[in-house]
Amino acid sequence: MRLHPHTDSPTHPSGSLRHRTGRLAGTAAALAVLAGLGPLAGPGAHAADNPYERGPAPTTSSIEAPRGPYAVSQTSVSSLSVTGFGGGTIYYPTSTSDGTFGAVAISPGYTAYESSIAWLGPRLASQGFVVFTIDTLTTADQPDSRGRQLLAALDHLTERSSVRGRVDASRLGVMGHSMGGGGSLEAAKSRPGLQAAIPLTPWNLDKTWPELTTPTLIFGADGDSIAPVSSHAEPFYSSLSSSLDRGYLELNSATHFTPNSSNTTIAKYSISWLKRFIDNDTRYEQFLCPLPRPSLTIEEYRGNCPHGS
Ligand code: 856
Repeated sequence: MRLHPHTDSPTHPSGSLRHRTGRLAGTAAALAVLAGLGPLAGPGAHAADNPYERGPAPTTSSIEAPRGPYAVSQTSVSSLSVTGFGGGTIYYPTSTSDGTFGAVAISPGYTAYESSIAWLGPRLASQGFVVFTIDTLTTADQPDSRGRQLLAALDHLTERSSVRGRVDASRLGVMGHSMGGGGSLEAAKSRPGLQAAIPLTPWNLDKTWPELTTPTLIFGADGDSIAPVSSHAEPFYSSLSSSLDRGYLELNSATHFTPNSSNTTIAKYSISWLKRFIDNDTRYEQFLCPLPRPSLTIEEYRGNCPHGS
């Protein structure tokens, strides 16, 4: 619900990821030169600028499209073969020509299964991420448990899965729907090294998340009567540190279950957030900044632009 103009704090402290990214990229470039790798080393022509950049330069069309540039393969993970979560499906770019990829684990909500968030698997993986949509140990698990399960799934993905060699274990994120979205906040609180969190119409009894250091984009739905934005998504967003890279996107004409089907707005801004913060890819800042305006699909957007414009 729109109470104030969409803006957040215009300041952006020097500890922001933008500045850290600059130093990281500079260090990587210097190391590449020292190693004699030359300016074109690694995947893509701009690898010397950002070693984590994957795929072609994005356009509005390319991030709104049902599929991105990468062909996607998938592999099923049996619940009997893992501990700490309920198994799931890993979606990953088929190509091994572009080095490793960042990864994201995604939890469903209360009473729900992996199938309820499965559309995000190929949608995100085709943009250049390894995506693990999971089942929980029981469908009644609460957000704190879902948070632990998301982390167990990431550990399985990077340490034991058949695609572990394709994943960059230093560039990981979490997503989830409803109690799974509440779980993604719990996971980021427990593991500050996560690079991105995206709770989708999140539900949690804990309303305050000032400890988070992970860039977090929260999706709310204006018509949500199960996790009303006034008592869930909005206070979660407002409790995040104003110095954190944070966003709040309230979907227009949407319900608690909007994230359970293909949705261009969710995909477009999730891709942009994951690319910006897991891949350090500033080519996607154009979609996050200036802040998106209200539209037929966006009731409101709050956040701090990386550039403060
Ligand atoms: C898919 C979360 C009191 O809490 C609730 O009634 C409630 C209901 C559903 C969900 C949820 O995760 O829904 C998503 O089932 C809380």
